[in-house]
Amino acid sequence: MKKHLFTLALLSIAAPLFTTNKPSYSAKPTQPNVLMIIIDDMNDWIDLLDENGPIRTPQLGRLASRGTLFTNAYCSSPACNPSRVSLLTGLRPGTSGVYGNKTNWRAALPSAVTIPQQFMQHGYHVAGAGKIFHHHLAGAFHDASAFHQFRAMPDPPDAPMPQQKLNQLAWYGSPNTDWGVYPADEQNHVDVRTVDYCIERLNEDHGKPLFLAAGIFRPHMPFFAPASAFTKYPEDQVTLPLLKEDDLNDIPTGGKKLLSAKKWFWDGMMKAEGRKPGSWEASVRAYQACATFADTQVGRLLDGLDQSGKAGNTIIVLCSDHGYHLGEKKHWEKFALWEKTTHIPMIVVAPNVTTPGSVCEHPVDLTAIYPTLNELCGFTTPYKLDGVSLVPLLKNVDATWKHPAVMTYGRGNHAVRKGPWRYISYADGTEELYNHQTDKAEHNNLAPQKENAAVIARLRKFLPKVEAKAASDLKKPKSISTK
Ligand SMILES: [Ca+2]
Ligand SMILES: [Ca+2]
Repeated sequence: MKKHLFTLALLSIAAPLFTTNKPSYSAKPTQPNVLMIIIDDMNDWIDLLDENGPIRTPQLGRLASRGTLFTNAYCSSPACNPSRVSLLTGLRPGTSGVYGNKTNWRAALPSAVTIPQQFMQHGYHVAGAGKIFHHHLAGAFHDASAFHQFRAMPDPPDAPMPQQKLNQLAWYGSPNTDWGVYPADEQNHVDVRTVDYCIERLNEDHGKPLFLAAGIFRPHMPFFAPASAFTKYPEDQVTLPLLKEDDLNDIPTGGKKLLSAKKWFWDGMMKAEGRKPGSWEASVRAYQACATFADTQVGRLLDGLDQSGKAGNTIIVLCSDHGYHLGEKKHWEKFALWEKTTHIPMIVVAPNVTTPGSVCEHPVDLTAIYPTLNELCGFTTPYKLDGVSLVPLLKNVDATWKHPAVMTYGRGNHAVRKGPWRYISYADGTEELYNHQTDKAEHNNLAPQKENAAVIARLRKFLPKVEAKAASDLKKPKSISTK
């Protein structure tokens, strides 16, 4: 049932959207500081969002108790590069043409003012560390001009990747798919170093307000975390994801096409399982340990913020860049438009605006962060942003909210989350519909049932209206060395 596709001619969307060379000016000393924490690949299997979830995130809970927790927050794209570009430029993939992990986003959006640049232009001192922009191709996606001070990763004394695989099971000859206790000295873990660097910045005085971005790399693969994180998940008590054997039977061609593009991840996991039974369980456990390790690092950042004396005048935004599958729907990794790949933790603490411990259930997505920070800090927007400010919800979590959360993966594939519904529309016109009131695991695709046509028609109105041509990939990408 192919419906019309949004094949709008794009009128050279990138260039005219932006104003350029905005003059810099000084920030008032009373302007709030901003601490932005981006966690990589943390899904919703955490006790912050799922009371039955096995992953313990007490520090995220501690942060949530200071402000507003969004329980229905979603990425705008379930892959690192398009998600982070959308978050940091305020533009959806359909607007920017940045759909993939290899897309040269800066070439596609030469004049985009990223969030750190927006703060720089408004007189802030801008610092950061870790994975803020996507980085996997030898750091080629990082925008050095967005920071006054930045600590890249990995960077000595970060522990180098192991020469020998911890498990002789890694899927494609790269330690990227590996897992285990590593490094022996916790102080050398990249996320510990990232947080150490950020705490140092919190304790400096630059004579102007601070925008500080902390990119926590775990629980992204490889699932390496120090022993302290693994001991929290005993080997004989591992909780595994719920897998429904025939779950793919009602997935239409559009969904199967996305699945098949990344099939090698799950096939590799099953191959490892065949060679050494228990591998899947061990790697699921490692994901859990890595997520809790990331949580611990967030706690260290909060301690550092409190000890710096800046907490009372610091806005905190925390999110994950997207979710993660650990075998559900025979899928491993992100790169799909289901709940598990798109549902994320998101917390905003805004002194004198948010109510400590408030919980907002309205659907929101990461395009909201940029306009929210603009409004909280009194900035004018540099160009038309795709998202809407969350300030009304920060003031009152029950305020009327008509906006859905919208997600895109690849050109023409979108999901809309609103009320109990997840609606997915694929580029080939096929569809899925799930009702979260009765089916949180998204096992039963209700799209083919005729009585749901009205719901689908209503949700389709929220699909993005532009479908920019996919921007070019980075030329001759240099793969990051794992040796
Ligand atoms: Ca990611
Ligand atoms: Ca199913």
